[in-house]
Amino acid sequence: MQDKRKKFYVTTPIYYVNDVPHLGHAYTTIAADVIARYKRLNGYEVSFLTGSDEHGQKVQQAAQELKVDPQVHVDRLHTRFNDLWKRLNISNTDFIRTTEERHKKIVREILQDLFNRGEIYKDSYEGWYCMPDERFWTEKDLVNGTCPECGRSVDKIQEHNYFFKMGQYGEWLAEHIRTHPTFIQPESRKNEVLGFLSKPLGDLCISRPKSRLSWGIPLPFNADYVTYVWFDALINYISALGSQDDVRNGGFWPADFHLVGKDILTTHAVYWSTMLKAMNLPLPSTIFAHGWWTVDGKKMSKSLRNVVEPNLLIDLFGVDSIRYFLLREAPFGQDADFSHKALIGRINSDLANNLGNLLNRTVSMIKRYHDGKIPDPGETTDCDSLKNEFASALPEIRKGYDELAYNKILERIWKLVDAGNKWIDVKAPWNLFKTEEGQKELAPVMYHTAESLRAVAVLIYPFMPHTSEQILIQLGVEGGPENQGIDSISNWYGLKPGTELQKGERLFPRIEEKQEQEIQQTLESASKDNAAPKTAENQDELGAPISIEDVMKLDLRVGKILEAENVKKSKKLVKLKVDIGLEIRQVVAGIATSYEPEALVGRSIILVANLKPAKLMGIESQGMVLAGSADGNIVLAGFDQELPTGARVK
Ligand code: ME8
Repeated sequence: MQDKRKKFYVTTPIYYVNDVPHLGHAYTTIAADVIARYKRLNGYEVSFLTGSDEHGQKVQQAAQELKVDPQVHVDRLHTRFNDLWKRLNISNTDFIRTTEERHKKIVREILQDLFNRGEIYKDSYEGWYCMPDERFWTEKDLVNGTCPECGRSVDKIQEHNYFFKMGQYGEWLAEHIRTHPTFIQPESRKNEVLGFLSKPLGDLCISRPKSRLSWGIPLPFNADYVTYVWFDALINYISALGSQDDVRNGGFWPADFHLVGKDILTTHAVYWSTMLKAMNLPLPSTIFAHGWWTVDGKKMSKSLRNVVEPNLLIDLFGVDSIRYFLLREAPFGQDADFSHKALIGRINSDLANNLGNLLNRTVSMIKRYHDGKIPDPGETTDCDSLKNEFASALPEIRKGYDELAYNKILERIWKLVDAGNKWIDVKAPWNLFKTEEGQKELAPVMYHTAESLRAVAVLIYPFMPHTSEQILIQLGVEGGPENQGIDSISNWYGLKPGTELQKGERLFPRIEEKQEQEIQQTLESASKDNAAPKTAENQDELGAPISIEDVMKLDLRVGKILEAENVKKSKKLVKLKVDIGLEIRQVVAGIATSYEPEALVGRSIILVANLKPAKLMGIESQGMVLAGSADGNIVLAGFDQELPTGARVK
């Protein structure tokens, strides 16, 4: 890292605009946000870039299916990422879209320049092409005649294309990696890239004929071709900074950290590095490939109905709990497994018990013993043990940030939380309060207690910005965490005696067992909801084909609603009594946002009658009501003529 220039540049991958943002995307972006905020605490000017990858086959196909222009399609979709970043409190300074003119202009300039300098050439090509992955493979790459990456079928293609002379840089790149030990991190991933480079590196096909794919940036030197989506996308890291001259002479390039998932390390470490070399630009300081989140041991996928939706997690647990959990649970470079149980466990132990305890005890005792004002520390040296705990943690925390060892940093900070709590236990202010002699020590003890809470608030700021701000507000500190700065930890004495404590939010209440059950039910019903392609946003992703036998398994019946009432504490759910001819069913339906209970009684509906019963918010539901939705409005499926109750629907 280049500390001298006091500028810092961190990036996330630009995410495929077609995907619905999930926990994995949130993970990389939160991790980038943490380092960005940490650098700001250290007084750096930070450029923090994220964005969306908007060209290519998948977008073209999805737009075709929806019969809309691809630009209209991506304009609609990209906001899902931006909206989530706002909710997750991401402090990105820019969001780049590859369909923006500022990006396309730089891509064209770079292509033309590389072409003029002989770094790009035209050749005929014969090979195997995986359409969904948009990648060429040679015969020997294929696994049982299918794509080695995704296992799907490949097409034999012969065509003229443009190639970037990547192969000539293979040895140079391996040498660069060997001589710059922190360039590819973690170490195990570095070795993977070196292994990849130990075989001869081929040239990279960087064009697609327009006849096959038109949704891309046309090559400036031959408009019959568009740019390969990866060659286009990788350039975002410099197109966002302005013209190439600005990149050469400006302040932010080279990037300090490109954060990527392990899935896209090769494209970054090999394609991007060699592209930069050909452009005569310096390489980023570090490309860090983090691990993969699975859910209950399985890959997240729509078909498994286990995609973890960050918006729902935020609603249920609050944003800072999620930010904390994701970076605390596993080392950043390693794979991790998500479960709500583990998340709740961390919230209860680390946040409610430890941090929440320090905060609540400190605030309530200052209110009780010092009239709600920060007391005077006096001249005592008694606080050295506590103060030194914090000062000595700082170098370890700094090192943790250099290595992006987020879980170690948090572990270290939580030792300080423990030290604060222990200080209170040992000093026992409640006893000091009882005697005249004790009273003399009470003010300094409480000052240093509050000061340790202030220091903790500053230290957790990168991970839990909202909590950090809230704690500082409660302590009467003005100007927010960045104003305090990281050095205030070792300088101590950051609180001004006499400052009045302020009222604040209740942070991290414990999640009790009963609540946990309710949360579990909400999650189960949400995962059922997520499985059906029902919102306007995911209509572009058609479900996998099923057979007629599968369809015939459904027992759909005409039902009549006899009773309807809203489910307490739920905005979405209505409890119904439905007559389906043979019997009366109790059904819980997620339609409360669009229907008043009174308007439902007497209506005919279509019910999935052979669905296994499930509990939603503790109430058994014996079937599922069919409905469609668009833009958040839910409309019950029905008929244009009355049918008898219990009639089958096919
Ligand atoms: O690859 N666990 O975009 P993408 C952890 N557009 N991280 C995960 C994850 C998981 N289960 N799933 C996804 C692309 N990610 C290209 C990038 S960059 C010039 C172009 C995160 O939408 C992780 O950061 O498929 C991974 O690298 C990224 O999402 C892939 O996002």
